[in-house]
Amino acid sequence: EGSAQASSSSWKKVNYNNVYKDIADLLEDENYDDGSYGPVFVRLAWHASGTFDHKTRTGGSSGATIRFEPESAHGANAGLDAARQRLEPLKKKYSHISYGDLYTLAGVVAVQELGGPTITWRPGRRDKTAADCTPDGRLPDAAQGADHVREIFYRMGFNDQEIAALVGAHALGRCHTSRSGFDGPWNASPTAFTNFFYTELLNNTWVPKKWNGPFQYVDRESGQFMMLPADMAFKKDSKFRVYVEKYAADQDAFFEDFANAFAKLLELGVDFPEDAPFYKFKTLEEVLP
Ligand code: DDH
Repeated sequence: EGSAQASSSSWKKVNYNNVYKDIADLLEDENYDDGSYGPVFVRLAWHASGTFDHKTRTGGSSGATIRFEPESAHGANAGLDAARQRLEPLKKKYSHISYGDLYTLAGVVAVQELGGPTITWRPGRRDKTAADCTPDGRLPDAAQGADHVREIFYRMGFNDQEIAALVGAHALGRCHTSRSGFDGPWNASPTAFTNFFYTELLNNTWVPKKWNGPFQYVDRESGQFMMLPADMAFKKDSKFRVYVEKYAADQDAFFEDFANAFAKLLELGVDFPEDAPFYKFKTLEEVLP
């Protein structure tokens, strides 16, 4: 993982439609997790971006400091090396792409190819060096509740509606004991982008998991699905819950609000070149005849 400081116009030399397609081709792998790198690509894009502090204008996806120690070794980023390694061949193939653009575009591709909304995306992030790594503690702690979640996301510049929409990404993927210490997927279709985070949260009875691991919840009926303490905050907190109920009842409303909030997340703190165009990529399925 190099540290090359690209010149200010190198982003123009990349065909992002081709990168989109190549990332999409990397998603499936029957030997990885639930068969897709999509969820961990979404998580990489989010953790690369979610370090932003709007007061100091530090952090965020521009710079892609998540690839350097100490940031790569922050507890919250455990396991994201799997996503970075999977994408590394594309950095070689498209030498002019920045890591910041590659990691955020991977999140866009994953959301779209797994059935989610179109995410508007722009290129032009410029990589920084290890000296620009953000301090530990900027990403949310899953063991905490609504006050903590608000503190973390307000620091990025989000409001309650946007926070509630973003956490719907937990329809995707799973917790790994080897990474976060928590265990299990949030629902039965972890490789499909749906509003199931909200429907599962509301419709199940969540009970403490009986185990030696960190405190978390499982659904009482099957014991197969999980919620983090920080997830349960969205059910318990009356202001968050308004949006949880809305998104559970209306997948279109969720898709629209998620698309806006996720696009905003990926742009936090980025100084885009004035002539950087907005892309709305077609999915592979839409492109194929
Ligand atoms: Fe998350 N998340 N996340 N998350 N997240 C985990 C997995 C995934 C929190 C904690 C965890 C967002 C918000 C929060 C995804 C996307 C997003 C895991 C498990 C923990 C813990 C990691 C592991 O063991 O592998 C907390 C806390 C919050 C919060 O407070 C709001 C947001 C905003 C997103 C987003 O993308 C917009 C995804 C996807 C995963 C599944 C990863 C995988 O490998 O599978």
